[in-house]
Amino acid sequence: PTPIYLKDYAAPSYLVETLDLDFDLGEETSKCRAVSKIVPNYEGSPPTLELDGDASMVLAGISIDGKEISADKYELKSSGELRILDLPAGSFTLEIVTDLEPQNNTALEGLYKSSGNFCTQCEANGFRRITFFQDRPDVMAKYTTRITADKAKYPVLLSNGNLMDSGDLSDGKHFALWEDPWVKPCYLFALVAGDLALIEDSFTAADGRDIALKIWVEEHNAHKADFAMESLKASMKWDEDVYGLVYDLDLFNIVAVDDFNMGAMENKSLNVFNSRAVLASPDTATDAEYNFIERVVAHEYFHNYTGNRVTCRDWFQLSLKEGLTVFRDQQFSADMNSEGVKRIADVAGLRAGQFPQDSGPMAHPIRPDSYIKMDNFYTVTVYSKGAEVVRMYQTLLGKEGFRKGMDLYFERHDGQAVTCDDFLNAMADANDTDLEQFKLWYSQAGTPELTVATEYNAEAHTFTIKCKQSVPPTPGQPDKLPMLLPITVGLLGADGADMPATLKGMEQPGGTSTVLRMTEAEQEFVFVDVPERPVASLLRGFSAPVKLATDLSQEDLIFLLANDSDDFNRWDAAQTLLRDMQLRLLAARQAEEELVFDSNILEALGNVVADASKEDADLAFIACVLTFPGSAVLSELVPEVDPMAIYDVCKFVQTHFAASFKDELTAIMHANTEAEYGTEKASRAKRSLKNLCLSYLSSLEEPATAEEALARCQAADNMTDQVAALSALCSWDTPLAEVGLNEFYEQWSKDSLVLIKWFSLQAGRPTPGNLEKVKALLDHPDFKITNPNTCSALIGGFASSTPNFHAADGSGYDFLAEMVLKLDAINPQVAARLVSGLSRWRKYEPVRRELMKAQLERVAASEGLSPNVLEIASKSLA
Ligand code: DPP
Ligand code: ZN
Repeated sequence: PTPIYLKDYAAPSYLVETLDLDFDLGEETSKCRAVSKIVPNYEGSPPTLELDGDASMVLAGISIDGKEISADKYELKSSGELRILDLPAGSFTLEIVTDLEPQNNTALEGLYKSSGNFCTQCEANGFRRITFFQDRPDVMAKYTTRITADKAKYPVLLSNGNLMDSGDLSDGKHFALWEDPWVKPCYLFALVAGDLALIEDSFTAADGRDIALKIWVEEHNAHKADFAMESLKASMKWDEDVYGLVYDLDLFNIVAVDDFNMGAMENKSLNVFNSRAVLASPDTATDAEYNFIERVVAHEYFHNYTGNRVTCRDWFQLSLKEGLTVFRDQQFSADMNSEGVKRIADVAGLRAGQFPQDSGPMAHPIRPDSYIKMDNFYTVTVYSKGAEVVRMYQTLLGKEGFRKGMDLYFERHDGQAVTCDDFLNAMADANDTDLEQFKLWYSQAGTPELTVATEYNAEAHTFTIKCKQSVPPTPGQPDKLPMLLPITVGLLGADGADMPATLKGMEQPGGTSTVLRMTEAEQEFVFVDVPERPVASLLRGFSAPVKLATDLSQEDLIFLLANDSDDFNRWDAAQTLLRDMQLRLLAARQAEEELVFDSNILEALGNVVADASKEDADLAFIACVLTFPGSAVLSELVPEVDPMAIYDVCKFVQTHFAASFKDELTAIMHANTEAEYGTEKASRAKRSLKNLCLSYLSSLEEPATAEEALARCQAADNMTDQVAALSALCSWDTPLAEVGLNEFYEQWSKDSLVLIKWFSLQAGRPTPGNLEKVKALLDHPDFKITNPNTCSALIGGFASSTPNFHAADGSGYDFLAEMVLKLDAINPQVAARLVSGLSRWRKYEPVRRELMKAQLERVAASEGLSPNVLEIASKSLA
């Protein structure tokens, strides 16, 4: 397969004004008749028309201006593309008929069936599996969709926009005609036909219109849609309040489907969701899943402006809509819950997920330069680092300045397909500022490294911060330029309070936090009027996505942990203390020395533990501080990963902490065990801390804890507690784990979403011989290899478990490769995601390195591999 390059972008030679789709859905064959009005976008004589297509569909008819065209007037390539030669000058009408077999479509792209219902997924390139079309986001058209289907089997017929007509036909069929008044690219097209229950509500928009809100789910899930509905209304209100964005149709639909490659999809007015991102009830969904649903519902809704009304010119610009929309959903979740805890969770996720990608063979800028399969670029880099880049605009320009930039962006580009540069220019122009250097965030891959040294001058009352930055080389990018970094700094006095942070040259005294604008490779910033030696709180709120190294002493960090007014930095002080200690312990383990927990750090953590019993304690925050850095974060910090060494060190830190505070953790666990489940923030915080205590206590592997965990699992009145207790049980080799797992299965065997958790808990067990259990679960009647959720739970879950996946005999890697090959024939997107589990082979110690590499080579050498898997495997080996 040949890569596609950003530098080769050319505007389309033809545009499409209208596209009228007519689907006749059947059990064996479904027909799609697509009539488009095509207008020239070229100069001179008409070029050929190149339409994307796919080998999975049959071309059943093609005509221009009502006349069937002869076979010598077009070429159908084996790869699926259709080239039409000899076209009339000016506009014309093109009609194409395709025959589809959605019931056999296991790739879940284009038109397919899930639980017997028809649905679609077109982003990024699924529309070309429905009809031959210029499948690119800069071709925007007005759509109508007519759907005909059996009325008894598929009583609900949905598409984008407004329902214009519907009625009964002969042979037990019926039809619906939908019209979308907004222009859109084909990736936002959607169709659903099925037997679905409706949950209805409404929202009164800021302009007074009543908007009908409809969530469609399978009948047996009808009681699980309330929270998604509340989240939708909250998102609509929030977008009006914060960005002045008012919904632009009178109907908004969400449909839940079980088999879905992504979390959800923002099709215009017809969002299609993976059911795990919509369905929740307290007894079946955890607090984390509630947060996930709230976030995804908001994310897809926010796309209506950032993505749909203003879309991407080409797929290289994906972060234009995804980075921005993730940033918006992060802001929303922060406003709905707690800002500090939200920021901590996002940064923890970035460090554990995106930093490793940015330092490995798949490293790419948030705006990639090339791709083979676009599906492989829906990455943590494009999404999460992309969101960090958007956040930096806000940090540099201030909240008001950012909003001005957003307003100008919509004013200029509503209804257009644009680029990341257009967004940057709107931000710069609205604020009358130069952001030229900021463009590097879009083109340079790799996590910048920022080193800071500080110096206090007691006579001059100045405090100097000396910064150095560099960006490491990444594939295809050996040399990098210095980036524009916003560094938010606070200065703490001996009493722990913020002193004014006034930069030399500032006209007014600074506030408690000041944003430094670093532009050079090396740069000094001088704070004036600093009456005493401060402790610097650097990179507050994680103001730039960098790896920070400072000269702060252990004492300084402990001081920050106790006093910083910035929640994020309080947490990060603890993370830094722990990471540094874990690295020292790793070295000690390698030198075969005894492992010793640093007593100063233990004391500081003891203070945090003690905080939990105070009257106004922020329990959710305490739970964050007491969640120590894990192996993904540590692996980033060592030159060569010995996974068992890291595992042992993490385990030592965990068990030593647990043993040191066993009584306190037990007391906190009991004190925060509520008689009844509550949904409010305080109850959720109690659950998070209580369940964290249970996991620490379990690390001591005592029989009494196993009994306690099993009892909690049995008595739980909500899924958060039940899964936490079962997970605690599963964390070691206690016979009660099997008891808990069996009981859990008996209780939930009818709920496929809950069973995903059951698969995932078993997949990740560190117990000896777990691979055989995982293999046996592949034959379990509830494991469906065609369902992306169960695959990622069982196979993906296994591939992120340390002792078993990284078994020294290579059996874990062998299993993963085998599953990748098996899945590739079913669903290449899912297979490609799994194969990335081997991507970072070079980072491992020699034995595992060779074993992983051999499995990657085995995959790469397989016949008939999808381009999706081939791209990841070959780039990993390169
Ligand atoms: N549905 C995916 C998302 O919203 C891709 N657009 O991020
Ligand atoms: Zn998105």
